[in-house]
Amino acid sequence: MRKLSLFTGCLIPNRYPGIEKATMLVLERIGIKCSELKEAACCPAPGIYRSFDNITWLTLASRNLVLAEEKGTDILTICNGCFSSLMDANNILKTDAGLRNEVNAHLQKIGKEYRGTIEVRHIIEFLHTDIGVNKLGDAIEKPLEIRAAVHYGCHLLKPTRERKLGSAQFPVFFDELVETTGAKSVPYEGKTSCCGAGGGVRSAMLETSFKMTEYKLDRIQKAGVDCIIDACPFCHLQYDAGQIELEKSGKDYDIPVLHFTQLLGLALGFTPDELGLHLNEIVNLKFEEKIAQIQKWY
Ligand code: 9S8
Ligand code: 9S8
Ligand code: COM
Repeated sequence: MRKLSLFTGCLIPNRYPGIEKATMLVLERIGIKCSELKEAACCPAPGIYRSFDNITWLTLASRNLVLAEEKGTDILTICNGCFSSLMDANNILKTDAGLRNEVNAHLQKIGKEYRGTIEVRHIIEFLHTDIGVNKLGDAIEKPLEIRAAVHYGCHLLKPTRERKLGSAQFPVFFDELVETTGAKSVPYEGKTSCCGAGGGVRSAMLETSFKMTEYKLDRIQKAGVDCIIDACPFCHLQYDAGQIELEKSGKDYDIPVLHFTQLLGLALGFTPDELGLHLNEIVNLKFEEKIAQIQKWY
């Protein structure tokens, strides 16, 4: 198996550090070594940089890619935006010699060169492809009998021809992983639509972004779930802090939001606090009590 460096991006260290901790705890438990990617900077966020200036986006992304090339490791992302930015930049730079030369002319100023020797992974596709649901299922110690709304997030699935993870309309790989933990992935209307945060919508049009979140949360609530499971800290922020925001317009959801690594951590027996669930805006004590009961049964 190729060596991995963890790329945390900006949001996890700044807003939800529990996701990084959960990632390190679960990877260690299932025997996957993953080192830090020191001196990494913003991927940069595709919805902002890529939309405005292609060369700036590619150059900043290539610097992160080179840090991993220098260590001889692949990059493991735990955020859809980081995955999209770094994977797309890597694919473009590997295949387009003109752009590669242009970017390398910039990198030369800081004594670096992009070579195209590594791959960019997302923890969801990494666990599904390289570990597999059977092996992951064997590692589960506390099967969680809970109902979960799985949110894939746009950048994990699209563009389909780049991601190659199957159907973007009816994807299954993330649901399969969630179900290895014993949770039931509950279908809900609008499952593959956007949470409302990405593509610069949250930054530029906050009200529109919350309308999109409300659309999702209403349907998730109607499905009757114990929690929302995401694979992206930006979706995580939008669902978690968004519920507080939507309280102002009379909504009452109180649905805990977990990154997949936090869900997996619970099924491996780590406590909600160890996995940083108390760092969420929505801390649902009934949910934590349910988890504590389940963990005690085994
Ligand atoms: S880095 Fe800077 S803003 Fe962010 S978290 Fe994920 S996308 Fe990449
Ligand atoms: S969905 Fe639409 S663009 Fe995205 S991946 Fe994360 S944030 Fe939520
Ligand atoms: C979403 C990232 S995960 S971005 O807002 O589209 O850049």
